[in-house]
This record gives sequence, C-alpha cells and structure tokens, in this order.
Amino acid sequence: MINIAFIGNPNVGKSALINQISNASLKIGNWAGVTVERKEVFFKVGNQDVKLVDLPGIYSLTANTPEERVSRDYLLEEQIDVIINVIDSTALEKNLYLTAILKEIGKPMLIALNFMDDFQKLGYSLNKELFEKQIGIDAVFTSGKTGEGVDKLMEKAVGLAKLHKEQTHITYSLTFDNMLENEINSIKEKLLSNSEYSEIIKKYPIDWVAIKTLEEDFSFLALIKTKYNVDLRNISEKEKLDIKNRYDLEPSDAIARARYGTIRGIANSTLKKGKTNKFEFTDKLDKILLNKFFGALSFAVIIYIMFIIIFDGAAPFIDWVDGFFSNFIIKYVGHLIDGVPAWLNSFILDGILGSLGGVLTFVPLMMFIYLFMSLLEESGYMARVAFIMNKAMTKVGLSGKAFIPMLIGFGCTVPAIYSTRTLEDEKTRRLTAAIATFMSCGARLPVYSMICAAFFGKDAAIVVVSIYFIGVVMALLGALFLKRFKYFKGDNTELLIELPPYRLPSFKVIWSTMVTKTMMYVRKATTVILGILLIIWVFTYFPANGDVNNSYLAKGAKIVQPVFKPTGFADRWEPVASLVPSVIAKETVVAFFGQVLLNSSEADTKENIEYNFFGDLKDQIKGLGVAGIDSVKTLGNILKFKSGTFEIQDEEALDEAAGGDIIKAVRSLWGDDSIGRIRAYSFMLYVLLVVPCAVALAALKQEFGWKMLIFEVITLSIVPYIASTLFFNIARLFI
Ligand SMILES: Nc1nc2c(ncn2[C@@H]2O[C@H](COP(=O)(O)OP(=O)(O)OP(=O)(O)O)[C@@H](O)[C@H]2O)c(=O)[nH]1
Ligand SMILES: [Mg+2]
Repeated sequence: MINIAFIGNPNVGKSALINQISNASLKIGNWAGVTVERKEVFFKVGNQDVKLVDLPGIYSLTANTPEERVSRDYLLEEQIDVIINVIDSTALEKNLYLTAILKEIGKPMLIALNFMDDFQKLGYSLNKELFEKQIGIDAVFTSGKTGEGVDKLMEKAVGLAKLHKEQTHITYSLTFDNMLENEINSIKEKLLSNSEYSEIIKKYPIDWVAIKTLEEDFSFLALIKTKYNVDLRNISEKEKLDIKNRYDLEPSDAIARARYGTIRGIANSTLKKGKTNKFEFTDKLDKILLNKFFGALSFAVIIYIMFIIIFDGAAPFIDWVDGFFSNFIIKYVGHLIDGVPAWLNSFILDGILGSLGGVLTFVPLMMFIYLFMSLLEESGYMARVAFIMNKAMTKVGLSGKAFIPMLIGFGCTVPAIYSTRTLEDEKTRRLTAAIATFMSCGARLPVYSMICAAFFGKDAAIVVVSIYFIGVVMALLGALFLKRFKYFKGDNTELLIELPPYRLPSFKVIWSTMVTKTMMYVRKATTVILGILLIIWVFTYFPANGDVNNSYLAKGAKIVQPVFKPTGFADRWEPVASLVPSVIAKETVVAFFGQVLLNSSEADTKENIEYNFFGDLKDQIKGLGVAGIDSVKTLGNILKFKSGTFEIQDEEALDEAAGGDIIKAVRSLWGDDSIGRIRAYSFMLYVLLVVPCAVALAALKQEFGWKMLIFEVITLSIVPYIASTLFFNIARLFI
C-alpha cells in the first residue's frame, strides 16, 4: 500500500483532484475551509494499491485552527510515502510558499499544477523544465474540473514512492542564502554530535528540526519536550542572535523572507502571465454583490429565489412520488398479498411501505435543496455570505466567518458542527456550533412541507420561510445570550476570509453532489429510519390488532400528552408520539405520520379497486412527465413574484389530485379545528428548535465533549417548549 497525502493551500482543488482520480465523492466547494477532517480513499493504480489522503488546506505548518492541526499532525506523525503538493497554477507565487516549507520536512514530493484549464484560458505559460529544475521537484499539470493530467500524476506518484521506498527522509536542497544556511548547518552539527538528539532526528528530518528551533516553533518544541523529554529551545541561542544582528529581524521572519525571495525568483524566471486579469469578472460582480446596500438586498433576493424554486420546483414531483406509492405500489403489493393474516398485511403495508412512502415522498425536495446548496458552494458565493453577514454577526459577538457553518446547517447540522473547525478560538467554535443547531436542517424541511401543504395551502412557501427565519433569529439571539457565559465567550476575531473568484459551477460536479447526497438520504430512509419505524409499527399495531388509537404507543403518548398541552399541538397524541423517534432522525416525523395516520384506510374500499397493472404503470410514467413539465412551469412564478406551492385549495381539488394521500392524512389532525393552523405552526416551531438528531449530538460530543452535549440536550429541550407555548397562547388571542 502506498500512502499519498494531498497537501496544499485551501481551495486549490485537493479534494476535487482525489474525486477525479478515484471517483470518490469528497465534499468540494469554492471557498477556503471545505475539508476540515482527514478523509482517506482507497484506490488502485495498475495493480498497485494506493491510499489517497485528503487533508484540510493550510498556508504553513504553524497550526492555529483545529483543521490546520489535522494536516500538520498528519504530515509530521504519519508514515507518508509521497506528498502531492497541490497548487493553484494561476496563483503560483502565493502557493509556492507552502511548497518551500514542505520541502523542509523531507518526504518524496510531487507538485500538481492544478487549475490548468483556467491557466490556459487566462493565457499563462510556464517553462516547466526550468521550473522543476529550480524548485527541485517534478510537476504535473492537472485539472480537478476535467480530470486532465490525473493519470500521469498518479503514475508518477507511484514511481516516486517505489524509488524512495527504503528511505525515511530525503534531503532537498533548501535555497536559503549563505548566511542562513551556515547557521542552520551549525545547529545541525550540534544535533548530530549529541546522542541525546539521535531519536529525534531519526524521526524528523534534521533540516526541519534545525529550522524549527530557529523559528521557535512553539508547538513543535512542546511536542519534542513531551515526546522525548528534551528541551531544544536553547540549542540555537547563538545562531538566533547572529541572525538578529545581521538582518535586524526575528529569525522566523528572516527565514520567511528568504523563502519568499527564492520563490519570487523562481516565479519570475519561469512564469509568464497572460493579459487577462483573473479577477476582472469577479471584481465587477462583487461591486454589486458586496455593495453595502445591494449586497444585503441581493442576498435576500437570492435566498428568496432559492426557496421558491426549491418548493415550487419540487412540489409536482412530491405529489407524484406520493401518488406512486399510494396509488401504485401499495395498491399492487396489497393485491399481491391479499389473504395474508391481518397483522402481516399491516406490517407490510403500513409498517414497511407506509414508512418508506413517508420519507421517500420527499426525495425530490431533498434533491432540490442539495442542488442549491451545491450551487451556492461551487459558485463562490458562500464566502461572500460571510462577508455580507459580518456586520450582523459582529453585533452578536461573532465574525462573519461563523455564518458559514450556520449556512451549511441549512443542509445538515453535522457538517455544520465540523466546519466550525475553521474558526480560531475554541470558545467561539462552541458558541457557533451551539447556535448552528437552530438553523433548520434539510431533514426538517419535509416536516414543514407536509404540514404546510396540509394546513397552509397557497401560503405554504411563505410559512416555511418564516420558520427558517425564526431559526436564524433564534440563532442570533442565542449567540447574544450565550456570549454572557465564560464557557462561550471567545475573542472577538476580525473577519479574515479569502474571497475566491466566482466560477461557473461544473454541471458534472453539481449533479454528482446532488446524486450522492440524495442517495445518502435514500439509504438512511431505507435503513435507519425504516428500522425505527418498524419498531414503532409494533407499538402501533399491538395490543389492539391495528387499532392505533388503543395501541401501546397511543397509550404511552397519552400519558405524556398533558405535559405538552400548553404547546397547543398536544390535543392529539400523534404529534407528541412522533417526537420520540425524531430524536434519532428528524425525517421519521413524516414517515411516522404516514404510518400512523394513513393506516390501511383502503382496507374497506378494496372491492371497488380496478387492477390494471400496465395501464396504471403507464399512467404513473405519464404522471412523472407531467410533474416535470409542471416543475419547469413554476420557474415562471419567480418572475411573477408569486408562489404556487402545493396549490391544493379545497377538499374537492384535494380528492382529485393524483397524490396527496399523506397530506390528506395529516390534514385529518386539525383540519376541522378553527385554531388548527396555530397548532400546526406551534408543532413546526417545536420541530425547528428541538434537540438535533442523534448523529448531530454525537458530533457535538466528539468536537466539544460531554459538557457541551449535556448543555445542548437540556437547553434544546426547554427552549422549544417555551417557544411553542408562548407562540400558541399569544397567537390564539388574535384568532
Ligand atoms: N476550473 C477548475 N476548478 C477547479 C479545479 N480543481 C478544483 N476546482 C474547483 O475549485 C474549488 C475548490 O476545490 P476543492 O477540491 O474543494 O479544494 P480543496 O483544496 O479541497 O479545498 P479545502 O478543502 O478548502 O482546503 C471547487 O469549486 C472545485 O470545483 C480545476 O482544476 N479547474
Ligand atoms: Mg478539500
């Protein structure tokens, strides 16, 4: 097995390259800090097994944030056969600084000159032979977008690994000036002459150790102290003094300057830039999108359009899947198993198919969300959002950078929690993770969609947006509040964020991101969620043989029901019961309603059903086509500033609609209640603010420990209760 580590500055396409090489689906995005943890991909080059290791982007090996520490620790501590140093070839000079540092750690190394497509488009050219000679490392032009060059890159990497198989370190010529080199050599002699140091220089390349003592690299020296019980701090006193006297600079600055000098020399003699300015288009667009006034306005418009397209675009497909399940699959499976015992009939139709139908109905919605998240991420707008939100975020004691995890939270809370690793300060990270749970995650959206379609008809989109908005407001208020506590009050860091150039997202990337994430949703639906719901089914079927209202679950829920009464949604036991499985995954709420409320209602009308399998199949396919056309048609609504989400206006239309079974069933909860809408809204509010799913809790525990986990579970049990109760009791005064 050959171990290949991908190292480079943030946003240079490390993850994209690995995806191209191995068909993996690592997360990529056009901003700095997408990858925050180590990811390994196993692959074969010819018949050679290789391990590709994706790491967070870094600018140097001085680690300030947890994500940077991941890369640094991996580089220093793990057995790496080859480093592939990925470089944005359109920003060569800036990227080579890290290359210079990487040479010091003495591992076989290759350079991937990535972004070759942009490089060519901009009319740049590089004298590659001379470049390789001067830097002392082989380079291969690659593109993480088209995949060009990746085969050659891998071939070379494997060759290089085999060539240096037996060596622990290789020595590159480090091109500092004579004076610095002499000082480094003098420290090296000391390291060699004393046996106390022999273990250290066996593990770490001697050049690296010498340079680190000069630079007074705190974390490295501390590491040596704990690992070998050797204090290297004083070994280079004389040399440091010499350097200070000679350059009038701190040794670390003198070394940095020397590295820059060498790099500039290499870039000047080998690279020719084209006439076009890389940032021309970006600068123009940013004049509007980052403008003080238009920036916020365009952000609002973009988010608005995004939501409209998500809801309206997905609605016809949701209807179709719903109909496909109830009018086709359940119908024919029911027909097929006609005559089996009643409990088995219920197990298959309600337990399995009812639950699956419930979650899978919302697959189209998920696809649309993932599509838009990926567009936001790939275009380069994500980093801008941090910039635009900076002012608002500063008011609550955070920087705009903390808004990125929050925005990621709209997709899923789990990556949102991990992405706080890009923030410098531990307390700020805690605070950001704590409030990111208020950002409504994708799994909650089906719950709102279902409830809104059932109770809010035409106003569905605006109602859902209001829920999201409340989530954001709660997050900001939460920050204001939590900041008072020492546990959460971090340093108020300045916004230091790199704005990447805007890029036209590649269709392939967007598509495959959407497919990968949708498949993950489907897998979750057909495994974990289905499993939970089968257990739930047992409790809904027994002991009353299918009479849900007298089932164990109903009895249990009725016991706690009074506690939830003030929230308004607990006049029915079903919503209360649905909260139990939702702790594991939020999607279970919809599946639960599908299972409990639908509950083989067709049983008694069976005689009148006509069975014509191929005819029905044809209708279903036709229906899908119609859904596609309807979905495209909704695009017109954006221009008209009008939303037509789930346009089911009256009972009659509802009955005529092809699908809508689940929605109809949910309607039966409070459809006739004059304050039904308030109850429904209160329920959504509760789902928004309640404790996140089990996976997110595990992530919180892993990143921040038990204390944080307990804190979150307690507050997120109290907050939604209070919010729903307040809302319900105030809102009903106005009805
Ligand atoms: N045009 C073009 N775009 C690329 C290329 N390689 C990557 N990209 C895009 O550049 C952006 C950054 O790619 P990532 O793979 O996420 O970068 P990374 O180096 O892993 O970034 P971090 O994980 O943040 O350190 C994404 O939007 C990619 O689609 C390339 O060769 N050409
Ligand atoms: Mg990455």
